[in-house]
Amino acid sequence: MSFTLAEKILREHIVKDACKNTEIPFDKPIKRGSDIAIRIDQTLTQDATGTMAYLQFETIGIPRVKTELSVSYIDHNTLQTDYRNMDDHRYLQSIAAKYGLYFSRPGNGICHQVHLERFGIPGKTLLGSDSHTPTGGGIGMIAIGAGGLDVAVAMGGGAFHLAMPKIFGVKLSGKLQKGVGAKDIILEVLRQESVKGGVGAIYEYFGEGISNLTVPQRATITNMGAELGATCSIFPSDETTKAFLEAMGRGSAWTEKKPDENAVYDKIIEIDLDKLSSLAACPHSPDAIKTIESLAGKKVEQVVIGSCTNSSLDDLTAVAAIVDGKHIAPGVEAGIAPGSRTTMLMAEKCGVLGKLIKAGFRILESACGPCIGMGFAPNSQGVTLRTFNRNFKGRSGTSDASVYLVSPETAACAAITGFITDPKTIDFTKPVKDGISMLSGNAAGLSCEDIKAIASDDGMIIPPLNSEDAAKIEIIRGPNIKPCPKSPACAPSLKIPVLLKAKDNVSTDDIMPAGTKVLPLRSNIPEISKFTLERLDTTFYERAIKCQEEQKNLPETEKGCIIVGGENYGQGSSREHAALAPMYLGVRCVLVKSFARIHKANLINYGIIPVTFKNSSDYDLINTGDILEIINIKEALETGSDFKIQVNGKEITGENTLDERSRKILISGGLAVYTRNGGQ
Ligand code: MIC
Ligand code: SF4
Repeated sequence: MSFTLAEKILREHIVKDACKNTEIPFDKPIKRGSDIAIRIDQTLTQDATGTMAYLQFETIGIPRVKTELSVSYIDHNTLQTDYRNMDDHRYLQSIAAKYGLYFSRPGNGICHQVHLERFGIPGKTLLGSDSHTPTGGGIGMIAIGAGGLDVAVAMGGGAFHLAMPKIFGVKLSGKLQKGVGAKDIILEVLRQESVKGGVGAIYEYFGEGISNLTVPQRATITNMGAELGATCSIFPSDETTKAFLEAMGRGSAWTEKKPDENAVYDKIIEIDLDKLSSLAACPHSPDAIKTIESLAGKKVEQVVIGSCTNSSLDDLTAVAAIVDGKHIAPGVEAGIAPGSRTTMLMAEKCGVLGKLIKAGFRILESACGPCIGMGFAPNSQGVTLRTFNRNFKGRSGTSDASVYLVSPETAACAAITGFITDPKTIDFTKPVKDGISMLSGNAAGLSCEDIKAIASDDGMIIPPLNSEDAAKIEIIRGPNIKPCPKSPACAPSLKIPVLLKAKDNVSTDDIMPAGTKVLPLRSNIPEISKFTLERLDTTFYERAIKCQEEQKNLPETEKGCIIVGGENYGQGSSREHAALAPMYLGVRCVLVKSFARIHKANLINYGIIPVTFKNSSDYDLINTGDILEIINIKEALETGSDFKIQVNGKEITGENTLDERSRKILISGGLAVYTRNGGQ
């Protein structure tokens, strides 16, 4: 039997005991959608999700992480306007020392970029408490984003459960033309597939076109596969991967990983790179794709190069080639945030950084920064071109700004002209000499020795302590770190009000915004809950508190509230605060047309019941303020039957899409209790 690469790696990691009820046939593909459990080799966390993940990990009560490697990164909350973010950094550093993790210090770079450079290994599994963890697919890993609690369980040696994804093939042919970047490939996939096209699927890239793509280019594509809603994306590990790992001083981590010949995909998308043109995701969705040609001439006020999608040396070099000897247009402010300290040092060594500074780029630190609204917000009603992956309304920090997601090449052209400009109309020399990564060659002007010397300097990564020294470490807990609230017990039935009715594609940024004001509260659920759903309804928090007060003396079955939503509810980030804060405010059930994968898992983990409309037209029968009665919660969770719901005198059906384990977790009152009680 021939298998795809993704299925091969998943099969190698199946934990048989944890998926007893699932058939894993040796001669045919695993049934799509069936519950599988996989062993996790590596984990990563970042500081904005990490504090909650480690607070949960501490309650599991094991002395040391059980993975092959776990890394705690500081990259999100680096704008320190008071004590709170640094308090969190110190907590995380002490946790890493105590429990056997690597600690990547602030300034070392964005978790996904650093992990690719320093730790990723082809064929391994990686689970990260960040939705862009699939970046690791650029070197042939099965790298999946998840909520912090799932990552805590994996660090404790538990398997990761997921529905066996469909595997979609993306066949690339030809070669990118001058001025067209890897970003344009993933924007083209988003154009074809939409932000919900990848839910329940893995995208596997193949075809002769991939040999022309460097590892950082591949990582741009697998990174932004998150915006498809996909479980992850993957490229084979080939000679290009080998060259990249060798350049990083990690050649021994390489093995070849490829699909079997004649592997069968659940569907195939074909992209001819010769014909691809420059694209942009227009406000306010990563799948609102238009050609740059059609947008050309639009005035631009801000340009930012960076984020985990496009901040490699390849990207910086492409920008430098375009802006070399020129100046940023007078009407534009431009910034650049190199993805890692390694990238920054290499850019400095080969002169790329100097060219950018000369052109007028403001050099931002190696961190997430403007991508998550941590500084560099655009002007009011501003047009900003960013090489990032998300452009949800308000995420930049300016609610009426228009954010266009573009390639570094397109961003660079706008920076010097002041208008959206098609790179093919600009005169510059394309820096890539051949198909092999610039990092292993010298197109950026670096010798292999230079690159190796810079890359292998892990001075900003603190390695794990031995068990004896680790045991002596005291955990540092500043006043900003508050315990994680407990999930409610499961009620047999519920008769509670609909507190909010939302539309399609509600993102976790809508449910729990980020940015300078809110991010420092990530370790303090009571405080952060005040911002719940404020982008959709500024009265939500007050109404939720009022509802809790009014229900104080009612029986448990009449306490709480419901959120109703449309398609793809909870798209975007892995932040479990988008489940935790609503849970804290009394949300007991979310009833929608469809869910995004990670958010649905987070709801289950925190004891909120995710239900989908059997008939999506029933959505129209419900309004904010209606009382909804779910008659058979206990029975539905025990047997898997559908949910019987009464509203406005009508009976509607809520589809029970929960696998057996998820139902058990909900009956237990959340994953933490389920795990403590010995559940797998
Ligand atoms: C994001 O890009 O939205 C984030 C911030 O990296 C999130 C994680 C978080 O909210 O902390 C993600 O992508 O998962
Ligand atoms: Fe950081 Fe932005 Fe990447 Fe999220 S998408 S990890 S905020 S750079």
